[in-house]
Amino acid sequence: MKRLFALLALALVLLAGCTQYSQPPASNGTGSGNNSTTVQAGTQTVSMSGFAFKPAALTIAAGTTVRWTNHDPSPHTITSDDGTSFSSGTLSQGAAFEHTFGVPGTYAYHCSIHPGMQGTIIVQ
Ligand SMILES: [Cu+2]
Repeated sequence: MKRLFALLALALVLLAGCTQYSQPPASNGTGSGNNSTTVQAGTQTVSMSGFAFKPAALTIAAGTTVRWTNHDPSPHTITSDDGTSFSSGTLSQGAAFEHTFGVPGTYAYHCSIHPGMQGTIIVQ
């Protein structure tokens, strides 16, 4: 039992030594206007609400996953304008779709049910 306690104490010391947090990178401040968001990596979200993609333009680093969630009572789709890059199928309220963008480029997309709903993902 004494040995177990010693191991626990050692584990706590090791954990305490790992609590040094690295600072997140500062924003480079090169935002390109309203309704546009620039982010670095990981998973980013776009919401569909009020028959619009928010944000309509999203700039991400290559390798980032974008997750769209439909908050409208009406169904929507996320369909790439080129017809091949990505297509969510019909998303009912509360449903989500994810796509990982590995290749830099500009990806325009729309809702196939409501063509006026348009968005762009810019992959750097
Ligand atoms: Cu729609």
